[in-house]
This record gives sequence, C-alpha cells and structure tokens, in this order.
Amino acid sequence: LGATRNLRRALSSLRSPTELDVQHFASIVGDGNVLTSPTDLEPYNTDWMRKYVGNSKLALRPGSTAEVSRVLAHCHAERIGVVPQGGNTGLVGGSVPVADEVVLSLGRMDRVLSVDEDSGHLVCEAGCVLEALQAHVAARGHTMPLDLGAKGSCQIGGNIATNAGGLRFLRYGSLHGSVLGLEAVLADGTVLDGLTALRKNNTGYDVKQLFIGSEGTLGVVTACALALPRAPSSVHLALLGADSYAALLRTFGVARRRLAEVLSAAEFLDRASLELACEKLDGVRDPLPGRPCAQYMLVEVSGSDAGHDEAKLSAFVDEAMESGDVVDGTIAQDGAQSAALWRLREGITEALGRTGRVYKYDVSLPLAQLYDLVEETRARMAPHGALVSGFGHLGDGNLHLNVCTPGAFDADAAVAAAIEPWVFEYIAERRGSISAEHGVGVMKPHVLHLSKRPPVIGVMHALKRLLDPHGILNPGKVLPPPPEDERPWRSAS
Ligand code: FAD
Ligand code: 2HG
Ligand code: ZN
Repeated sequence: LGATRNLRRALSSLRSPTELDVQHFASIVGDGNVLTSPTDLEPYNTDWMRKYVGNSKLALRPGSTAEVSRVLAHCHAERIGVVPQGGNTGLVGGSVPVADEVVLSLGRMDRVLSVDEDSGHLVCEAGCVLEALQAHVAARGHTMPLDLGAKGSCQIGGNIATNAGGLRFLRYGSLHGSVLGLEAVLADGTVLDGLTALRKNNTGYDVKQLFIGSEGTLGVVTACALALPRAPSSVHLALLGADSYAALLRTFGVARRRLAEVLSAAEFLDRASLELACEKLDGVRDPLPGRPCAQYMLVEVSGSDAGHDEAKLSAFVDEAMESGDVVDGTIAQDGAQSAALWRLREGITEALGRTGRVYKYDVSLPLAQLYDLVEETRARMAPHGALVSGFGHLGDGNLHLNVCTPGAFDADAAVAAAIEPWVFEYIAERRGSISAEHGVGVMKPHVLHLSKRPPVIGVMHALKRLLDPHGILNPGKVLPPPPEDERPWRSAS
C-alpha cells in the first residue's frame, strides 16, 4: 500500500507524452529510433524477472549525448517522466516504467572512445555492453574492474547507475573507486562533462560520485572513464565443500591469510542453490558428486606467476582439508573446468527464475551472522512450502537470499506477508543493509528508512530537488515520498 501511494505521489505532477511530443522527439533522435508499437515496447516495459511491468507508450533510442540532452530538456519543460534504461537486467524494478513514462534506452551509444594502455584506462559511452568491453580490453592486456552474471546484456552505464558489485569486488573494489570520470546529463538537459581520466583530482566536491548508484534518479550517465587493471596472467580456481557455514567462514579466514595478495574472488552457495542450478540449467553438474555438502565456496587466485599462485592455492587447500573444515574439493585443471564452476555460481539467478515466483533479498550483514538469516527464513517459510536459497559474495559480506514458491507473483499474499517486513526489520536490527548491491529501485523505497537515518534521507531529497526539481527522472524509484512541504510539484513554477 505504501509503495502504491509513493508511486501515485511521484507521478501526480507529471503528464503523459502526446502525439506532438512524439513528433518532437522524432525530430531529435530520428523516426527509426522512436518506438511506439506495443510489440516493440514489450521488452522495454518488462523487467528481467518479469515481475515489474510498465505501461510506456514510447521508447527513445538516442545516439549521442546531445540527443539525450535535447530529449531531457523537453521532458523537463513539459513535465514528462523518463526512465533511463541500459540492459534491463536490474533486479529491483528500477529500469522499467511504473506507468507511462518515456523509456530512454542507451543501447545505441555503444562506442569505445579510447583505451590508454600506459596508464590503464578506458573511455566509452554508457551503452557499451560489459562483456563487449571485457573482450575489447582483454585484447589489450587489461581487464574490466567488474564482472557479473548479467555481463552479456548489462551496460556500463547501468552498472554505474546501480554501482554494481559482482564477482571481482573483493579484488578491484567498488565503482566509486574505479570510475575516474563521468559524463552525465541532468534532468533539464545540462551536460556535466567530467570525462577526465586523472587518477588524482582533489578539486572540491567529487560530483560524479552522486551519479554512481543513483539508479537514474539524478541524471543520465552518457559516458565514463574507468580505471583498467592489468589482466592477471595466471588464474586458478577451486571449489570447496564444508558441512556448516561456520566451517566455511573459518576456511575463508584461512584463505585471506594464506592467499593474501593473490586472492581475487571468494563466493559461496548453499546446497539448495547448487541443487537448483544442477536441476534447472542445461549442462550444469554437481562438481563434487561423491559427497553432498551443506556449503560450498569458490576461491579464485589471480596473479602474475602461475607456479607461485598455484602453489599457494594448493597449500591453502591442503591446510583447509587437514583442519577438517573442508570435507571435499576440486581445483579446476583447465579453462573449461573453471568455466563450468563459474557457470554453476553465475547461473543460480537464472535457475531461480525458472522455479516460479522468486522473492529476492540482497543483504549485507556482519559475516558471522550472514547465514543465520537463511536458516531463520527457511524455518519461517517451511509451512508455506517455499524453497529458500542462500548464496553470494562471501568476501564482501553480501548474501543473496531467495525465497521461491511455484506460481505467479502475488498469487499468494500470505507468502509475501510472511517474509516482509520481517526480513527488512531483521536486517535493520543488526545494522545491516537492505540492499547491498542491486539498489532500491521500485522494490524498496518504503523500507529505505531501515538502512538510512532520516537526516540522510533528507539530504537525498535535497539533492533530488536540486538536480531534478520537477521529479521527471525515474519517478517512484529509490526515494520514499518527501515530507509534505517539500514535494517538487508544490514549488514547481
Ligand atoms: P538496467 O537494468 O537497465 O537499469 C538499472 C538501473 O540503472 C535503473 O534504475 C535504470 O534507470 C538505471 N540506468 C541504467 N542505465 C542508466 C544510465 N545510462 N544512466 C542513468 N541511469 C541508468 N548486480 C550486481 O551488483 N552484482 C551481480 O553480481 C549481479 N549479477 C546479476 C546476474 C544476473 C543473471 C542478473 C539478471 C542481474 C545481476 N545483477 C547483479 C543486477 C544487474 O545486472 C546490475 O544491477 C546491472 O548493473 C544493471 O545494468 P543494466 O545495464 O542492465 O541496467
Ligand atoms: C549474483 O551475485 C547476483 O549472482 C544475482 O547479484 C543475485 O539472483 C540474485 O539474488
Ligand atoms: Zn550478487
């Protein structure tokens, strides 16, 4: 109910685009880049999970920053809502309209502008697909500072807008560090050209940081400069099994100590997640079929000396097995075996999507308590016949808790009521985060206060009013309703 009220309020100052607007937009982006037929619009209106469905009658595919600027200037002047959209792989409903906002799809803006191999950076447009960028920079001896299961579709602009984490966060850190420069267009069409690639630049407020993780509510990211690490010349991967989360955690401690500078990923999945991936995904098999385990951990090492890195990994595995905490394991012997192990981990989201209705929670909690939430949820949801899966980025303290029940979304209100708001309150009581990496989107504005204090939310509202005074950008997303006297349409002239 709170969410519906929030949407109504966010939309009440905006109007639907008319035929005249469509003609104006066509004069900016060209007839061929204006989509109006229901069939063409269907993928732009539906999110990856098929959970959130918008009702946009218009998607625009601009080809340049100047075109984005002119489209936004018109929408700002005319109070027309806009949803920036990248690869539409977001998992919180942020990338699709809540009503009939214009979808601004960045996919045509997919040019790599430069790669500097000496200093290690890339400058590219926002619509570049992550996997294409990875191939481009790999051919030049570098690697992207992020990797995620949606790499084949997600765009770098979407990654920046969500501050995506992923599988190499442990090694390369957040996009708040890797984004060196940014070009973004504000709601009124103003272009902020911050596209420098300087490593050091302490010249007052670092304005670009505002757009990283703002989920299209403060501006449209049109281009970026990213720091590129050198590609490691040696990469090795192991999958280890343990009988408890406590044993897995101790093993992670050993990994940090023994692998130190070569540790590049530490991911985990529980038995339910592994079984689901094996059942639902073609070609995915249990890598440790002889000994079912309660928990599994993928440990990757990357470096520049294959012999040294391999020896470190083997010594770590030996110590972990001798301790008794690891009861089975395998080290990938070649690229194909590594790819199969990664397919198992990266495929869990796809496998979950094939079970029916999935309630997703993307949580940060103190590492020692991370898996308690899965066990408590499992006990709580047992009477509802739900399958509960827990996996995620162990090294980052980030759990993906998924609750699956067969059937369509919202078919059974009792299931939803058994999970929410309990799960968000559980996280808040432990001062965790209700959104570790996927963002807030349309799914969580009503519970934002459980992770952020009122003065902080107040600053967020103030920034929104400053940068998007008419509230045209991604209405109903991220922010809860502003206090009565601060609603944008009250001060709109
Ligand atoms: P979209 O889904 O199109 O948009 C996401 C949000 O960003 C929306 O609010 C949208 O309005 C905004 N946006 C998009 N482009 C722009 C732009 N150019 N300017 C301004 N705003 C914009 N996420 C992780 O963090 N880690 C993971 O490991 C991970 N794995 C995933 C695996 C799978 C199989 C799937 C389906 C998703 C996964 N995700 C993950 C979630 C998702 O892929 C990321 O959030 C991704 O960064 C979204 O990129 P996108 O281009 O698809 O953006
Ligand atoms: C991952 O880490 C993604 O695989 C998706 O962030 C998580 O499906 C999910 O819950
Ligand atoms: Zn994740």
